Amino acid sequence: MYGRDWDTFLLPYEQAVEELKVKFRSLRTEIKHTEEYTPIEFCTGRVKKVSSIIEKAKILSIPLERVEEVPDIAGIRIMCQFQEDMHRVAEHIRGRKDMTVVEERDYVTNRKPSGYRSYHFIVKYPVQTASGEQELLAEIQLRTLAMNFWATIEHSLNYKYKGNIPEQVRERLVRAAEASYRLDGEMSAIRDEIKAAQILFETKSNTVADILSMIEKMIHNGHLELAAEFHQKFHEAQSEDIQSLQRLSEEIQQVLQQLEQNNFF
Ligand code: 0O2
Ligand code: 0O2
Repeated sequence: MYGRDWDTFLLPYEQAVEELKVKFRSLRTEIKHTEEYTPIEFCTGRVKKVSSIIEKAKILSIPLERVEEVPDIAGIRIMCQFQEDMHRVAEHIRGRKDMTVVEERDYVTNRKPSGYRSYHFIVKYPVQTASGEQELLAEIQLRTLAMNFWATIEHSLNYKYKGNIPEQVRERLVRAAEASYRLDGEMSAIRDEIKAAQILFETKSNTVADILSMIEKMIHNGHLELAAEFHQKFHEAQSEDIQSLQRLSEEIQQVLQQLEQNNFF
């Protein structure tokens, strides 16, 4: 592979990166529009530099005649707020019809010794070129914002020290990776708490709405004393936990059923 051939060789890879960026950014917009919350925070992409491709081919013992076997010449990076979002995006990637997953690497469960965490997919992606369809390999990395923060800094330090990061700095990076791991755990716990609070709030407001509509039914059918009694009970239960409200709701429902059976409505 001579120098002047690289531009032509890389053209379909540039196309793949552009297409994949558009696709994942559109997916973000679509989910945000329908759900008001998106598992994708942002998405970036790049074509590897020629010098890095040659270096990587050497490391992987791939001769330059078969350089297309280097799996990450085209690379896409998808950042998520929470680890749970990564699972959702991963499932989405596995189900897509415009690419085929050929490999998955879970550096989230199995952190690298450096402290690196990320979930990698290698996919086969077809691009339509002037000379027909060309299927090429692309790497998709999934990260949380915390994972990305750590990896970006570590990558730039590796660049600065040309792979020979001083031992003391390396140890600190491992500690920083542990802090980033704990941060993801804390954020997930907060997310779960917010979700639980939202569910509780919804259950409570539904139960309150049910109780009030049943009391209204009693008033409407002339059972004023019963309605006043349950209204008082409702006021008392409101300051207690959700179970008290749910018990009251069941009690009123039973009384209403009895009234209906005895043709009092
Ligand atoms: P916006 O509205 O700024 O978010 P291009 O296709 O030209 O947009 P380019 O120049 O090839 O993209 O760059 P790349 O590396 O693919 O992606 C850059 C995108 O990632 C930009 O989004 C940045 O805003 C976004 N980005 C990079 N780092 C961060 C970060 O730390 N936080 C956030 N929230 N976004 C980041 P856009 O497309 O310009 O849109
Ligand atoms: P660039 O500049 O990002 O393109 P291995 O698991 O060791 O057998 P390899 O090749 O190290 O194999 O891992 P893999 O799964 O192919 O992932 C390669 C890419 O993941 C790297 O690309 C990085 O982007 C990222 N990565 C892997 N390990 C680390 C790490 O310790 N720190 C950081 N910051 N990123 C990492 P490139 O080709 O290294 O470079």
